[in-house]
Amino acid sequence: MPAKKKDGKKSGSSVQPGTSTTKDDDWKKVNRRVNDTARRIKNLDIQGAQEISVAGLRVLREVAGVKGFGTEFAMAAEKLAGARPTGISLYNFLKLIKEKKSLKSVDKVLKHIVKAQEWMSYNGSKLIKNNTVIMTHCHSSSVLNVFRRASDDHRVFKVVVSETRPKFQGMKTAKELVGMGIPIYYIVDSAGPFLVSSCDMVMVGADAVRADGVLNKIGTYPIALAAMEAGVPFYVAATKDKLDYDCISEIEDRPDREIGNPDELEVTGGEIENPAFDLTPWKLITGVITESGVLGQREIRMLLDGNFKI
Ligand code: RUB
Repeated sequence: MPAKKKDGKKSGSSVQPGTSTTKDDDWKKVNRRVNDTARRIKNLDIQGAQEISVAGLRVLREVAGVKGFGTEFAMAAEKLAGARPTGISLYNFLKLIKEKKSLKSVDKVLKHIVKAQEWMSYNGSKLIKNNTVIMTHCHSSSVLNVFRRASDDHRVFKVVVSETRPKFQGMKTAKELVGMGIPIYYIVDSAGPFLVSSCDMVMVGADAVRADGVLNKIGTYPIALAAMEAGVPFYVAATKDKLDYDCISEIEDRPDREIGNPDELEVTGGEIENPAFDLTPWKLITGVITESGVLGQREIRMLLDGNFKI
């Protein structure tokens, strides 16, 4: 029990080495949350570039609240942004926050995410006509927001959802769409390129929008190739925070055990490759649906020459 000074306040000097102060306790709790969030991002409990950004920013706001924007903030930011290296949004947002170093700037970014999604959804929903069939791949909250908006606007359409091996994020998409009352067909990934010719449009999300194309979940590229062959428009729903201004995005290599048992293969001398994303080149992309409208390669290249702003 710390001794009391004459004025009744506890004396700081009486805290014994090893005794936790309230601030230490707060930090331990927040630090645990940083580690827990990074772990959940890594194992895909939290997935999709946007959900990763929001979860990361929320916990980093707590870090800043206890420790400010110094070393601890930088280390936590690196841990969270590095948990999934392909997604660019969190990196872009952190760059802005590190310049301003204020809780206000974190709140501004969190508000911006909501507004940008609203405008992007509005712009995307205008592309969806009644009685169309749209193919999507993986789980993108941006694509789901577009579908939600179109459905709220009483547009009637169906969505073909590919399962998205090896972690089956397509099932998450399918369940959310069914929950919104939007009819779906659930297919295996290998059926995607075959069935795309019977769709009116493809709409997928993005982890990074770059000068050479768009990075999204592995399996996006073959759908885009088949869409081009069949003359089906291929759209990417992605707010401008996905733009890779600093050319830092890389394709994440996921653990072998997500696909199979490496020990079983080892005896045969085989190895497992598990790239999580692929690159769809611009020649296969009809447009990127952003908060500022549907943009083509030229407009994206012009934006990439500048810096990310909100
Ligand atoms: C998710 C994925 C999503 C993008 C965009 O991959 O590829 O299409 O991240 O999502 P994973 P959002 O499941 O490996 O994270 O639109 O939500 O940012």
